[in-house]
Amino acid sequence: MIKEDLEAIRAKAAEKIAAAEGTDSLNDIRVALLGKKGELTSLLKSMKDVAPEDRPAVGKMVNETREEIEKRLAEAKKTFEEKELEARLSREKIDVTLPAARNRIGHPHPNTLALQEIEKIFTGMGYEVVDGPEVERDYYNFEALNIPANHPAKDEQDTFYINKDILLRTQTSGVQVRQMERGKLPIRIIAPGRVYRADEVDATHSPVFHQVEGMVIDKGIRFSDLKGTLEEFAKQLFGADTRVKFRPHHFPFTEPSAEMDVSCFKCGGKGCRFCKGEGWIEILGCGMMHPKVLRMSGVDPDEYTGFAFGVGLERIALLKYEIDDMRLLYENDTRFLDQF
Ligand code: 2U9
Repeated sequence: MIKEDLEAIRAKAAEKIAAAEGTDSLNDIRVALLGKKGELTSLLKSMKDVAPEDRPAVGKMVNETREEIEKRLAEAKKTFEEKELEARLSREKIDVTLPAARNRIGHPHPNTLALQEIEKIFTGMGYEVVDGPEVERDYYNFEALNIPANHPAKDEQDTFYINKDILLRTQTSGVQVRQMERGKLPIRIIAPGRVYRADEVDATHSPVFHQVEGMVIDKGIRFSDLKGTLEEFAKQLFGADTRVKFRPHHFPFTEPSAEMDVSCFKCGGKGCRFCKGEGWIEILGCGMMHPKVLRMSGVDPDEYTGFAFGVGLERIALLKYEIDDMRLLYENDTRFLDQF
């Protein structure tokens, strides 16, 4: 009886294992035949019906059948695993002759390139580069610069106020004011940094832009020092043939004040589309430190004199790299930025 049943289970196992499609179905076969509720296990339970003298022989047969089924299952599993590994290896084959994916590395923004150049020129002349807070007190941004309370620059239309006393700096001048307050003279510094003005965005304006201001204070500094320094700056920045021209201007913090033009580096001054036929391009504002500004920050104007200047960094970047719209500098389109 049991012998036939065992034979039937063995045959069924061989057939099912041969037809199995993968390791999962092998597992199902194992559970169906050898599991707790499996066919072989149930057969084992009927051992009590076997005559005691036959039990050792029948037990041996059951064990042999179990071992054989387990052996077949293990062999089939091994075959499946080998096939699966083979399939995976051919699927994941790497063609080492394909060109490698290149790493794209970035490079400095045109503003950064322009700033690096400006810093190199001034540090080469012995200037230090200093910075300070972008969120500034009204005193450091306006009052210490002799900009009176009713001045249009102070209007809410032009400046971003945090409150009555605190604002986003409209120029980096506060950096220089603090330097004077430290009282260590002489001073020879440039103060580059981000500044804010309530301007509408267009080709030449942005509410956030960058300036480089500079200041020299020492005994006996004269307007000729200002001219010589800024002429040298222009020649290094735009080429040795560059000529400069100073036009009178007005700033509350300098006296006298001027704007400096450079001869057009495109046409050499003859007049072209680039300089709008003028031959000259305005690049910065400058002047001798106003005695009142010196005194307010604790510098004695009878002992010390100085000059200051300010340039818009974007203006220099646009000119140097011949970019015709400031918005291109902020859009972060890498197709544009990759060119510099
Ligand atoms: C102190 C005293 C004086 C800095 C100066 C200018 C002239 C100037 C403009 C350039 C383009 C601003 O970004 S811009 O619109 N700046 O024309 N700036 S003199 O004078 C100072 C600075 C600090 C204590």
